[in-house]
Amino acid sequence: MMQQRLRKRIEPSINGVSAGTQLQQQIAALSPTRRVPILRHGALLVWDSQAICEYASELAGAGWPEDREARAVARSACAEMHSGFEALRSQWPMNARATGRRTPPDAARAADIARIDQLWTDCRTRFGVRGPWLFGDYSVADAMYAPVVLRFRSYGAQLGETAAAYVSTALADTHLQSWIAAAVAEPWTIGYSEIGT
Ligand SMILES: N[C@@H](CCC(=O)N[C@@H](CS)C(=O)NCC(=O)O)C(=O)O
Repeated sequence: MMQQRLRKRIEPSINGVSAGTQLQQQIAALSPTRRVPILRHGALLVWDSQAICEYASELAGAGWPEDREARAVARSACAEMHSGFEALRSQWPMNARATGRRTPPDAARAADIARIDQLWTDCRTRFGVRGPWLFGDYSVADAMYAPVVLRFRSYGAQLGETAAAYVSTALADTHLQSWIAAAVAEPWTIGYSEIGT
């Protein structure tokens, strides 16, 4: 995955049951915004997911659809993810190794999920003819929505046929599988991300 290949990994060398405070201190030492992801590439620091994807795309000479219209929609989809879906992101924290979690229903979260279902279905229907990803070939949009795919896997989401098929595609990807395997192998737990029963 675009982010996965180039992003700096933060490896807390701790054994406690909750990595919260130490992890936040480690992040603060590396990131001026106290948030991740960050990318260090030589002397360069890039400190935002969308900027990292843009940088990786420039280095690779790939990552955005060739068609201008598709590219504009892909950029809109990425921007929507980057600045939106507050209810989904706050109520369902990304917890890559968690599965089968259930949380109380919430109207705002349901609206976010319905919008993502609509968006993915639209992208797949209009631009997905070349392959199984949102815009056919793998793109930055798939990298930006990978955390949403993982959330849907962890907490369960009712999706239409096209969006559900996209989740299956993304989860079958070897890079996302590696990400999940790395999460499963982590010995620590981040308490505030352990949501649901
Ligand atoms: N603008 C940032 C926001 C990233 C963000 O909110 N990261 C969260 C995790 S997904 C974070 O670092 N939270 C701090 C923490 O968990 O301590 C981006 O998309 O790169």
